[in-house]
Amino acid sequence: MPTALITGITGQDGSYLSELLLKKGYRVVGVARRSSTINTERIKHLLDDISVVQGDLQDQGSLLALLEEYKPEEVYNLAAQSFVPTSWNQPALTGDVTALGVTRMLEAIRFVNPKIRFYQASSSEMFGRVQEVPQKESTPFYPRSPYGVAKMYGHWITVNYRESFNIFATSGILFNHESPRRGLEFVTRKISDGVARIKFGLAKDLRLGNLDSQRDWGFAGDYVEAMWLMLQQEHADNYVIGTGETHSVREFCEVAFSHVGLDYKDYVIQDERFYRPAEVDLLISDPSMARASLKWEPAVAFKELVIMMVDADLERLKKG
Ligand code: NAP
Ligand code: G4F
Repeated sequence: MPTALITGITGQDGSYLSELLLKKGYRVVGVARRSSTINTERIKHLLDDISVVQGDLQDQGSLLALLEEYKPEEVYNLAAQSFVPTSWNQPALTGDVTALGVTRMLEAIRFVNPKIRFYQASSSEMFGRVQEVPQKESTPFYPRSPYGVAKMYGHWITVNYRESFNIFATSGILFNHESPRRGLEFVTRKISDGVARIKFGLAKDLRLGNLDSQRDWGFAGDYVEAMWLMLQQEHADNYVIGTGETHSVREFCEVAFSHVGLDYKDYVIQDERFYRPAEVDLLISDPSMARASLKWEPAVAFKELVIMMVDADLERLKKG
C-alpha cells in the first residue's frame, strides 16, 4: 500500500485529495498544525481512515521527523497562507509559510529520501497582471500580491530542486477551484452563503468588492485528480490546470441569485473595504498540456458549480 503525506489536510483541497487517494488504496497521512480548537470539519468523515499528525511548514524539524516516521512515497504540499487579502496584512508570514515552507519540505525530502515524489500547489495568481491570454506553462509571471510573489518562489524552488538534485518535484499551476467546502472568505463561497442567507431571511444584502474581475473557476473535486495524475508520470514537470473558460464575479452573482429566483442587483452592494491594493483582472487557462499528457478534463461546468455551491449552502442553513 503506497503512503501519501498531505500538508494542508484541513483545507478544501486536502479533504478532496484524501478521499481520492483512499479510493485508490493509499495510506493517507495528513499534516495539520496545532490549533486550540478542532478544525477538522472538512475531513471529519475520513478521520477513521486517515492519520492526522502534527507538523508545521514553519518548522523544519517537524517535516524531517514526519518523513522519517511515515516514509511516504508521495508528498502533496497543499499547505499555505492561501487568502490573497491576508497576504497584504501579513506579507512576511505569507512568505515564510507559502514560499520558504516549500524549501523546508524539499530539504526534508532531499535529506530523508530524494526518491519521494513531490507535488507543489502553485497558483494562477503567479500570472497576475497577465502577459498573455490565455495563460499556459510558458507564460511569464507577473504576480500582484505578496501571496502571488510567495507562490512564484515556491514554483521556482520546486523547479530548481528538480534540476539541481534530480528530485521528482512537480508544480501544478492551478486556476481557481471551488466547492461547498471552500472557505467562507473566498468570493464564490461568500456569494453562495450570502444567497442562502438572503433566501432564508437571515441577511438583507451582500457586500462585495470588485465585480468585474474574471476568473477561470472549476470544481476542486476534479482538480485533485490532476494532482495525482501529475505524480504518476514518467518525469516531473509544470502543468497548468483550469477549465479554459472565464467568468466575472458579476456573472457568478447573476447565476447564484437567479437559481433561487432573485435578482443580484437588488441585493449586492459594492463596498470599498473589499477592494484590493492591486487586482488581478483576468485569468483564463490554456490547459492543453494537461489534456494531452495527463488525459485530464474537468467534469463540472461553471453553472453546475455555482448551483452545487448554492444548493449546499441552502441545505446547510436549512439543517440549522
Ligand atoms: P485552504 O483551504 O486555505 O487550506 C490551506 C491549508 O494550509 C489548511 O489546511 C491550513 O491549515 C494549512 N496551513 C496554513 N498554514 C500552515 C502552516 N504553517 N503549516 C501547516 N499547514 C498550514 O486552501 P485550498 O483551497 O485547499 O488550497 C490548497 C493549496 O492550493 C494552497 O497552497 C493554495 O494556496 C493552493 N491553490 C489553491 C487554489 C484554489 O483555487 N483553491 C488555486 C491555486 C493554488 P489550518 O486549517 O490550520 O488553517
Ligand atoms: O475568491 P478570491 O478571494 O480568490 P483569488 O484572489 O482569485 O485567489 C484564490 O485563487 C487563487 C488561484 O488563482 C489561489 F491561488 C488563491 O489561494 C485563492 O484560492 O477572489 C476572486 C476575485 C478577486 O478578483 C476579488 O477582488 O473576487 C473579487 N472579489 C470581489 N468581491 C472578492 C470580493 N473576493 C473576496 N474574497 N471577497 C469579496 O468580497
